Amino acid sequence: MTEVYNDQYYMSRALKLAARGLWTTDPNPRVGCVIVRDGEIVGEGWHEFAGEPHAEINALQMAKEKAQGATCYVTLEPCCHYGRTPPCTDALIRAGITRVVASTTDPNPIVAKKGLEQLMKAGITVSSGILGAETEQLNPGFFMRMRHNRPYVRSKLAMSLDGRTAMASGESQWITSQEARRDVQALRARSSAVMTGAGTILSDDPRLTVRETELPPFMFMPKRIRQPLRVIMDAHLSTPPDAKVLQEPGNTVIYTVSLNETIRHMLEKAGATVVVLCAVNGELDLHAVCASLANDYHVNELLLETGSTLSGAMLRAQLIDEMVIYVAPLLMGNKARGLFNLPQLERLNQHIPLNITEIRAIGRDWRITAQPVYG
Ligand code: AOF
Ligand code: ZN
Repeated sequence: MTEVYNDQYYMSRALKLAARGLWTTDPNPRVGCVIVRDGEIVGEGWHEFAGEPHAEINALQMAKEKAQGATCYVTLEPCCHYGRTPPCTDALIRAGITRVVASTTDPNPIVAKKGLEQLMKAGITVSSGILGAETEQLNPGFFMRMRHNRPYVRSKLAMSLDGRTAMASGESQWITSQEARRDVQALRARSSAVMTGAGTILSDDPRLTVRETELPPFMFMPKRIRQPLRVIMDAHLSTPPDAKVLQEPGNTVIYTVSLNETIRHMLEKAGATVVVLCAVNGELDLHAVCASLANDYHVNELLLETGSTLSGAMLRAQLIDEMVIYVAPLLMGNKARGLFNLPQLERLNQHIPLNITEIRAIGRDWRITAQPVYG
């Protein structure tokens, strides 16, 4: 019994360490590790940047010879492959670790339980499944991409108390306060990519970047800021080559079904990568775009920041996993637009139910986090 209690205690410490990598580990998962010998924490580590040492390696480095005979608590099954870095299993065996407790197995097919098997073969006692839900919650995108070949999609929305998001003219910027906009910077910082539609590029000309000076305080400020990939859904290639997104640091990919080579070359010259997909009824196939983002760009968490047309289409395609809705204390009236364009909903029994998972105040606004329940 005490062992179970201790295992939970050390694993929750490992989870706290893992969370330090919230803004940086992409496309890798956020992973933390604690090494314990005789009831004393002798090593702690977490994964910070892809290409840099994994959590276990950092913890072993701190523990040094004290790792001999110790237990390793790690939030993800140790890897057994040569990726950007050598296998963690070898390092744990070499260091003389005698017990490994993993929060979850690694959903990455090149690891998937093979890491734990290798440790077992080396005579190490292994177990997994402690605080597994918490580990998955910290890495929704990594688990989604590995299991379902698509990113975890988070839709960021801002609305008035009467549920309106933009005036009929499309005018929509600055509904929410500065605090809410800072909070959105944190959403961008944790995302692999930020997606918008060509309509939003034309009406708002957003930058879609993370600005270090505008980020809210974070428990562990990273040594460098990573820019999420910017993704523009532009079926007919109407993005202007002088759009702000194309001038900013970081990369922009434009998905289109247009075969117009002249415009494509102009956009490529302006720095964009243009991906031409097969049209479905003259439009982009949203599922194909999500599969491409997972496979070709390793996108774990995708932040959708766009108007009601694309948001509505993504919702109808059942591709939105989470909504983060900022509610501003104002009324916008009858002429303003709703959050999602959902013309097929005519009767109350066709409604899309939501599970609200959190409500909190952000400055003078309210932030509601909800998950759609698809029938
Ligand atoms: C671990 N500990 O801290 C992390 C792991 O290219 P690499 O070498 O960085 O390997 C990336 C893969 O390793 C990643 O897809 C996931 O399966 C695993 N991540 N494993 O043992 C860690 N971040
Ligand atoms: Zn590893």
